Amino acid sequence: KAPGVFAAVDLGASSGRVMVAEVAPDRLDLREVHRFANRPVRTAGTLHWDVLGLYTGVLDGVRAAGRDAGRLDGVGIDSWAVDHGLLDGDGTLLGNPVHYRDARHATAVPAVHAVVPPEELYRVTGLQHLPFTTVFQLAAARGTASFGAARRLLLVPDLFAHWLTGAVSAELTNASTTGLLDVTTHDWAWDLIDRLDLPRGFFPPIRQPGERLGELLPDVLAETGLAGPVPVTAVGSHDTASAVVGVPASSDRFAYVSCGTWSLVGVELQKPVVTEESRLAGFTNELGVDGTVRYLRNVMGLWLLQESQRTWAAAGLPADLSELLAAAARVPAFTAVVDPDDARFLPPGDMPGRIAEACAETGQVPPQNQAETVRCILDSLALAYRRTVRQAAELCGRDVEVVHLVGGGARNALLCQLTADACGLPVVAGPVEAAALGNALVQARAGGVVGGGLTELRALLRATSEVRTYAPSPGAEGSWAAADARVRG
Ligand code: LFR
Repeated sequence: KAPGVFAAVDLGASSGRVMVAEVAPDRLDLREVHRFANRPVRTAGTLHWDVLGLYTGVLDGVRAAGRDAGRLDGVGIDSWAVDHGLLDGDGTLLGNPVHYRDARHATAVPAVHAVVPPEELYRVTGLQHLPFTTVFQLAAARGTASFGAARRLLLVPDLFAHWLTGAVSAELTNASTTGLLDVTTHDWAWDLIDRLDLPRGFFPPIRQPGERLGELLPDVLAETGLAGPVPVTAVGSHDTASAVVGVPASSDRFAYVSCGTWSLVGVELQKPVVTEESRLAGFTNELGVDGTVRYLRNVMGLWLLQESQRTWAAAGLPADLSELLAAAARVPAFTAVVDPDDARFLPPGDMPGRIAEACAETGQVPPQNQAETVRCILDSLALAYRRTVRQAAELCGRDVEVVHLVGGGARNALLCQLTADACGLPVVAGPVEAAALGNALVQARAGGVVGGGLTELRALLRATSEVRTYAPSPGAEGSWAAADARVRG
């Protein structure tokens, strides 16, 4: 039987990629056919996504995928979560979606909590508190002209699926990041929506990963040179949900670090954990593919490094990643460590400066050069992974025997080894393109090319992807425990 050919569109905070996946029961080939930068734009003080530029990248990528493969059996889209476009009654997008790193969102947190206390928000939605969750974004947008004119809300992947097919929908895994979805019923949390005085009409019907959303519209076929029909399938449209599908685990005793701009660190569960203890520890229950729960915490991730590189490049300093990592590997461990989740690191801007400031405040000698700054970031991330993996295991009563590190960070050998040492567990690094693979596998299953549950999909991944295992260095525990005590103060 001929393999299925699928285009996986994976949009990250710093770049978008379109991959072609050829999938058969014993075969999974992935190749990148298009990559484009995702550069946020600040206008009049507000940080936006250049959503039409991104959509152009999606169209270019779908065209390239069709050319590369000769035909397409489907298209699936995943992206970062939370952010959305508002559409008016004619279906016209009301302005560029606001970036989750915009400072405006956090201003609305007290107003939301005054109506629904944080304890109750957690019980209903299961989400960790992040100041940029959609529920706060909407409260911050209230009173603006575009909010007044809005009739629909579409999350970023749903917005692109809408432009590609005309479908109006909210894919479940991404809807679960809005703070407005009930983690138990998997429906919109209508009671919260009413109490927060949000128009019910904003929220489209929920679609499950694997559901067919529609087919590429005639103008899209013309634009991309494809012959129809080409179905568009809902995948785990939250990139982290697709990345967790793309974890090549062989049992359920694994933790994952989905490591890109963010590091999403946690475990996969069948049921949410919404205890007060879990809320206070900052754990989230986002929904995954096949009814799973992604029980995890957001760790600030490679953003700390990416934003440092951007700061250095702007100042004319060397910012090449492999050179910085090689230099960091030569710096002694734990020159200084910070808590990567410190809220001061969230917005764009001078990252090395903020890291130095945090070190000084905790009585440490701040990093003295670029290499020490990079080392501080990597040590601090590995420490945060250690804390989070252990806490997740404890809070949900799951034994963890291995840490799967997927996403771009899997290329970073130093970070992978530090993670193994910090966690005291083997780290299986790769695949780098876990999100695109998870995206393609869900499409392939919906198209009848492969069968089974996550276990079977992961078996195919294990048979076909390249991974590298890092064993924890013997005798490392003491120094990591000491560093952990230092960062906690
Ligand atoms: C990762 C991610 C995280 C989400 C953050 C903001 O790309 O999707 O899961 O918390 O971006 O949307």
